[in-house]
Amino acid sequence: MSLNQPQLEEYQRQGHLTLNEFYSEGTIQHVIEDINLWADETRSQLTPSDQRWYLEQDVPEGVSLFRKLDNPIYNRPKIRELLVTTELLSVAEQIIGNDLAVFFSQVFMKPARHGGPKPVHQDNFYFGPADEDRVLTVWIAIDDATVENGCLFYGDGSHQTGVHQHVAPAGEPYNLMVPPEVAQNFPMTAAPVESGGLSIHHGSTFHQSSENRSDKPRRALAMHFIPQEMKLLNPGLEYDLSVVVNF
Ligand SMILES: O=C(O)CCC(=O)C(=O)O
Repeated sequence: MSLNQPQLEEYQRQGHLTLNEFYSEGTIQHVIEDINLWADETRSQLTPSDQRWYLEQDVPEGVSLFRKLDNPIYNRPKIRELLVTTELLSVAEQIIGNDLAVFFSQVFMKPARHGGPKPVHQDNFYFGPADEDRVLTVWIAIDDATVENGCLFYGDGSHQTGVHQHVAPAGEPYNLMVPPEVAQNFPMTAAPVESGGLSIHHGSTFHQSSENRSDKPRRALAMHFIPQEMKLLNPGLEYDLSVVVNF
């Protein structure tokens, strides 16, 4: 699979691109099974501080729902095998070059009714890469991602404005955001994706997702690709580079 010229131009112009029908229904079903198994294995091992990081906080008493799980590409060989295909790698290589690594990956659970919002941010502020143009996030829709259940929204063209200083609400270091007076210069447009499709974005593209008040989950798996030799110079959070997976 390779991107055609109009797709490459769209990515360069807007800073993101949607590719529907990338994985089969069967593949996605296997991924869901492994995520469920992983969540069950992990739940009982969470420390109180892990619980604040990994679980949704705005839930009724006695309810425990994962907000996210970190590093599926390192931690779950089955998910790695199912999703990091030669087709996926060739798309990523077309955009940021050969000899790639997934240095961080995440499952965003955004559960039905209780999924929290993610404010406008740039991945490159979190990652602090030496070359901002060679960070590619591949976001895989596990469920259909719609406006109702919290699909991504992007600021078209915002990747061309460099990396902006971010701020974080008190107690929410994982919710770094572009200050509202900067974000307002880029109206956000919805990027719905069908289950099995991809939304790929440049590391500097403004993006956000809304809360999920619908009765459907909006699970997604994001992989952050960089060239193997590239350094993260000033990341906004700490990344455990012992879990980097080279391809
Ligand atoms: O899935 C979400 O709601 C946020 C995703 C995101 O910020 C990312 O993939 O970089």
